Amino acid sequence: MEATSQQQQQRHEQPCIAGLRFEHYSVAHQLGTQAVRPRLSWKFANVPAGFVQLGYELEVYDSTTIITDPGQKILHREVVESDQSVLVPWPAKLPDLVSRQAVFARSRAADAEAAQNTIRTPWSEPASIETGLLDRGDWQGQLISSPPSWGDECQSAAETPRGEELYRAEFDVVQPATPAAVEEAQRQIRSARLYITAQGVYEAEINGRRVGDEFLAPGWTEYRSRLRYQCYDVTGYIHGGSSSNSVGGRPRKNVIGVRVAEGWFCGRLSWLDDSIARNHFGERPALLAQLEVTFVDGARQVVVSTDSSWRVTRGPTLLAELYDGEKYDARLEIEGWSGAEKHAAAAQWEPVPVRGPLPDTVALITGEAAPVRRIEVVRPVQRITTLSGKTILDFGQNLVGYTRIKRVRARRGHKITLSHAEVLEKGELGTRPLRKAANRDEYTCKGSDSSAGEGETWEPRFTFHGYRYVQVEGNNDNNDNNGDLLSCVETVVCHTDMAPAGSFSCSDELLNRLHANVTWSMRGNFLSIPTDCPQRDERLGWTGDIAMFAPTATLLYNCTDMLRGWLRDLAAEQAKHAGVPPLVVPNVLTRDPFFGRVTPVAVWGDVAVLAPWALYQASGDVEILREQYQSMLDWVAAIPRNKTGNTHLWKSSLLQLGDWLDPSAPPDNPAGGKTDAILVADAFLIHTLDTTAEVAALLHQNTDAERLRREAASARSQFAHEYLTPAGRLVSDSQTAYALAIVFGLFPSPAQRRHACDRLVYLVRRNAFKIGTGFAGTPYICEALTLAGHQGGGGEDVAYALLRNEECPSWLYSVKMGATTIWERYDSMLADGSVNPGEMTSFNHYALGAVARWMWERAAGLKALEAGWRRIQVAPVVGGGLTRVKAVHYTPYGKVGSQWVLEEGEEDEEERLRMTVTVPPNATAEVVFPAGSETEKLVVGSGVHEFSVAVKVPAWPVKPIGLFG
Ligand code: RAM
Repeated sequence: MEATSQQQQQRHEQPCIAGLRFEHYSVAHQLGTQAVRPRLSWKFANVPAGFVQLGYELEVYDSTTIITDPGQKILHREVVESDQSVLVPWPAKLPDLVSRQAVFARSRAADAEAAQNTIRTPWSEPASIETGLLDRGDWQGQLISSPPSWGDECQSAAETPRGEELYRAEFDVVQPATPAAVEEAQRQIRSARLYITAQGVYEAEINGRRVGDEFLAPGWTEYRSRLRYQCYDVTGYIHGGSSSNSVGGRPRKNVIGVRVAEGWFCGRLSWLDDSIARNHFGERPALLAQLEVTFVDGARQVVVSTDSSWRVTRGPTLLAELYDGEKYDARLEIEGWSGAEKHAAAAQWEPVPVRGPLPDTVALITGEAAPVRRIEVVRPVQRITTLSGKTILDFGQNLVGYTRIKRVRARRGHKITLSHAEVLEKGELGTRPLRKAANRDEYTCKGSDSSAGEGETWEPRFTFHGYRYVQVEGNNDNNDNNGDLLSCVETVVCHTDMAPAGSFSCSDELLNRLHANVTWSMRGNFLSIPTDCPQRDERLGWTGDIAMFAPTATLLYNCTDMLRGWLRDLAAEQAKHAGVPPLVVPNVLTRDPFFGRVTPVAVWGDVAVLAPWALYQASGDVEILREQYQSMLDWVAAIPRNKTGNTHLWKSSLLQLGDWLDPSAPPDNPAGGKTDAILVADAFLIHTLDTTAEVAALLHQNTDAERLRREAASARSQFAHEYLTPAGRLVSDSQTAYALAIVFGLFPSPAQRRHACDRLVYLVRRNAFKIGTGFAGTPYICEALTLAGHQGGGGEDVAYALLRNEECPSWLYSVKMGATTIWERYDSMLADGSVNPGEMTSFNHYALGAVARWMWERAAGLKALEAGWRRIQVAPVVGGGLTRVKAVHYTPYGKVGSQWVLEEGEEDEEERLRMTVTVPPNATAEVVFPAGSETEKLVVGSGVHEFSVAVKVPAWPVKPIGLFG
C-alpha cells in the first residue's frame, strides 16, 4: 500500500483563522440575537497537515471601538490553553450581554507543535453580534390591528380571507436633549434599529424603501407560546433634520409603512372545512413595531406601534392566502404609501385601534433561526401548449417559491392568472394532488398608461407554491410580451436561508439525480418549519417526517438553528398535552374531529428524542440536548404502556401510523403496510429509550440514565418475547421489521441476529430488490443490509442493488419517471403517467429521501465518530457496480471529504482503489480500508491524504432470488 500525506494547497499562504462566528449562525455579523453568553467557533485555513490547536486568545470589544485600534474599550482578553475551536464558551469573567449590546470578538490560536515550530495565527477578522430586546420591559410597542368594523365587514363568516393591510406612521427625528440642534440631527444619529413582528406576515418599508430581505417574516412558530421578531439596521433609512433634506428649515417627515397579511397566524391551514380551517392562532392580523433612533450622545428616540399617528388602509393584495395564492389589483396601488409623498393622502387611512401589549404568555424571540429568503431565480425551460389549448411553462424542476411576471403590457383591468402544479396529467395541469389548495395567483393590470417603457412587473409577497408547471392565462390577450413568455416569467425559489453543508456525486447519474432530488425536497420543505409537503392543503410540521429525515437533513444543509427553534415549539406544544407532542407542530389540527385530541403515536412522537439527537450529532452542541432534555423525558414518560403482560411495551390498542406508506399499503390506507404497526412502535420505543439514556449519561443525569437503561433492557426482552422466534425470525417477516431490529440492536443472541440478517438479505433478493419500506423503515433498510453484510453474505451489495433498482417500487423508479424531487409514495406517478389515485400523493415529500444518508455514510463512507465531527470515520463500501464516489461535508471544523475511484489493477491485482480523504484542521480521521486490504485502518490528522490499495470487488450485479430459489 502506498500512502502519501499532502499539505493543504495554499502551503505558502499564512495560517489563519477563518469563519469566526457566534453560536450556530452562518454569518459572522449578527443583529438582534438572544444569547447572552454567545459561544464562538472558528475554523482554520492554510495550516500545515496535522494541525491541532494548543490554545487560543480571545478578545471582546465594545462595538463602538474600531478594531484596528485595540486597547480602546476592550471588554476582555483571555488566553486559554485548550484544543477547543468549536462552541468555545463566552469568557467566564464577562457579564451577560444586555439588551441592545453590540460587541466584536476576535481570536487567534497556536498549534500543538513543539515550541520552536509553533504556528500562531494572526488575529482573525472580527465577528460581531448585537443583542435584541431581551426583556419584555424593553418593549414599549403594543399590538395594533385594523378597526373591528373591518372584521365585521369582511368576516361575514369565519372563512372569508382578508386581504393585505397597510399600516403607516409619520414621525420626525428630533434629538430630544438638544432641540436647538435639530438641523444637525442627521449627523447626530448614530444608529437606528427597527424591532418588528406581526401576528401574521409582514413586509416593512421606511421612507419608501423596503427594510430587510426576509420572506414571510416573522416566520411560523407556535404563536400561542412564541413569536419571533426581527431586528433591522435602518440607520441609513432615516431622514434627520439636516439642512440638506429639511423642508423649509423644518425636519423632513419620516414614514414607516408595514404591509401585514394573514399568513400562518390566521390564514387557512390544514384540510379541514373552511369554517374551522382559519384563525388558528387569533381572529385577525396585528402588528408590533418599535423603531429606535440612537443619537451619538446615547439619547434615544423611540417610535412605537402604539403611537396615535398610526393609520391603516387596505392594500392592493386582495387575497393573500398561503394555500390559495394571491390576488393583486395593481389599480388599487397607493403610490407613496410608505413615503411622505402627498399621494398617500389620497387613500382612506383610518385610525388604528391599540389592542394592548402582547400577552406575557407569549415569549418574544429573536435571532433564533435564519430567516426565509428568496434564494434563487429559475427560468422556464419550455413552453407547452396543451391539447385543450392552455399555455403552460415548465421550469424543469419541482420547486417551492412563487412566480414573477415581468414586462407585462396590457389594458387597465386586464387579468393574468398563474396556476401552479407539480405534474402534468394527460398533458394538462395535474391539480388533483393539490386537494383544496388553489395555488393560483391573479394579477390585475394597472394599464398601459402606467406601463409604458418596461411594462408592469409583479410578484406575490405573502404566498408560496410547490410546483414545476405554471399555467398562464390572460397573458396572450393584448400583451406584448406574449411572444417572449419564457423570458418574462420566472420562479423565485424561497426557503430558510441555510448554508449548504455538502455535496455527493458518483459514477451513476441516476443516483446523482436521486441525491439532487433529496436536496430539492429538503429545500422545498424547509420553509420556516420542516414540513411534510409544500403544495397541497397541508404544508404542516408533521413530526414523523422530520424524525426520520433529520440526520439526512443535517448532512445536506446547516439546519441546526432552524430545527432547534422548531424543537422549542415542539416542547411548548408538549407542555400543553401532558408531554405528548401533537402530530403536527405548530398544532393546527386542534379542531380536527380525529386528530383534535392529541394522542401519543410512535415514530411521530419519537421526534422529541430523535431530532435533537440528530442535531447534537451534527453540531456537537450538548446544549441542544440540555435544552430538550425535559421534552425527551416527558415524551418517554407519556408513552402509554400495557397494563398487564408486556408492561414495558406500547399499549397495543392505540392508533399507530406504523410504517406509513410502505409500498404494499393500499392507496386509501397508508398505515396498512406489511409490518405490524405495534411492532414498529415498540422497536422505536427501545431506540428512543436507548437514545434518551445516552443523553442522560452525557448530561450526567446518572439516575435517569440508569432508569432508562433498565427500562430499555426490559422492553428489549419483552420485544423478543412478543415478536421474535428463538431462531431469529420476526413475526412481521418484512424488510422494515428486520431493518429496525438490526439497526436498533433488538436481538438477545448473536445467533438470532445472524439469522435475521440472512433473512433480510433473502427477503430483499427474493423481492427482486424492490423496496418494501415506508417512512419508518426507509432510513434504516440500507444500513441494516450493510450491517448484515459485515457478517458475510453480501449484504452491502444487496443494499446497493436496492438503491440502484429501477423497477417500481424503488427510489430510481421515480428518477426514471422524470422526478426532480422525492415523492411521497414510490409510485406517486404510475407507470402509465397517471397520478396515483391515493389521497396522499405529493411529489415533494422528503421522508423517503432519508436514504441519502446511506449514500454519504456508506457509499462515500463519511461518518462522525464523535458528535460534531472532531473525530471522523472514512470507511467507504466499495462495490455496487460504482466506479467512483465523492462526498464533501462542511462540518463545524471545516471540510471533510471522501473520494474513491476504482481503476484497473496493476499486474496480478484485480482492481485498484484510489482514495482521497480530506480532514479539516484540529480534527482526525480513522480511514478504514475494504476488507482484505493490507492495512485494515489508519488514523490521520488534518490535510488531504491519498491512498491506493489493491482490492477485490464483489461481482456485480447481484442476482435476485427467483421463484424457484
Ligand atoms: C400526511 C402527511 C405526512 C404524514 C402524515 C401522517 O398527511 O403528508 O407526511 O406524516 O400524513
